[in-house]
Amino acid sequence: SSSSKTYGERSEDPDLTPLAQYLLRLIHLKQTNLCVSADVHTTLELLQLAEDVGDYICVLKTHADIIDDFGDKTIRGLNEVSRRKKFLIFEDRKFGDIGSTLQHQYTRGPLAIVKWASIVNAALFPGPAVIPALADAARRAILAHNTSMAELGPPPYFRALLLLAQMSSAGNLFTPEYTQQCLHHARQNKNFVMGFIAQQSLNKEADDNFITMTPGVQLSAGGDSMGQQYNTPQKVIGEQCSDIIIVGRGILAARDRRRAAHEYRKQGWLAYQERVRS
Ligand code: 5IU
Repeated sequence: SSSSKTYGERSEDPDLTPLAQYLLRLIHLKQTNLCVSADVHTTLELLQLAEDVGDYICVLKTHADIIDDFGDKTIRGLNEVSRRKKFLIFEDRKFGDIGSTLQHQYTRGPLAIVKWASIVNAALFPGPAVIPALADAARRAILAHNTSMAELGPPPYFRALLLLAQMSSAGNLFTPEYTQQCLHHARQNKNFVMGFIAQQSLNKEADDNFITMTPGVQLSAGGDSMGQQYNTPQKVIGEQCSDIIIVGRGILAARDRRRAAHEYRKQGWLAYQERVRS
């Protein structure tokens, strides 16, 4: 199963989307399964954070709608630093509307997410049509705006989706049945769904090779005053067999963010090495 394979081995699966293949290879080469959650409020802070932690991460997760001055400068800066330091951008938009509306939300407005974020996420509660709706919008946007991406070939596209299969917060209403439906629809849409936001790997069948990203991670278990619940990198990667830890305040609130990122990267990587070795 996927939990005993290395990121490098998993990247060779011909069924993966090009983006999933790229991400697994990147994790393997850069030796980091850390995603930093960039929950900051200005372009300057966002770019400074990317500069500080960029060498230690495989993905930078953004909330563009909490950046007071989000605009072209933000996008150009993010593109430049992500290319130079080699990490992907994941906009944690949590799409949750009907297909037609989320095509507009994905491609238009001041955020125009499809133009700069290679990964987005969506909840499945509006029904499975959210997947082809986003896939179609991504394909059209890429053809229209960026021929170099279109040159990567026909579908699968160089944009991908994570389904919101589970949440970290206390009392959340995500049921096991809902989570299973996410797995089912991911299997049906492997050309666009690269994996899940979940608290554990959902891979079950021998050929399941979905990437799991897990928020709610700090160096010691606990929580905050608003329902967030934390597990350690060891628990999330080692025991729950997730692939990527998502860390916000564990790094953002540290006096030295670079050093904190270095530490989370080390813990996440050790947990992974122990898991695939045993
Ligand atoms: N996030 C969660 N839990 C979830 C999902 C997303 O915490 O289940 I889906 C987001 C919220 C925040 C980040 O942007 O991940 C976690 O930040 P902290 O590490 O600061 O708690």
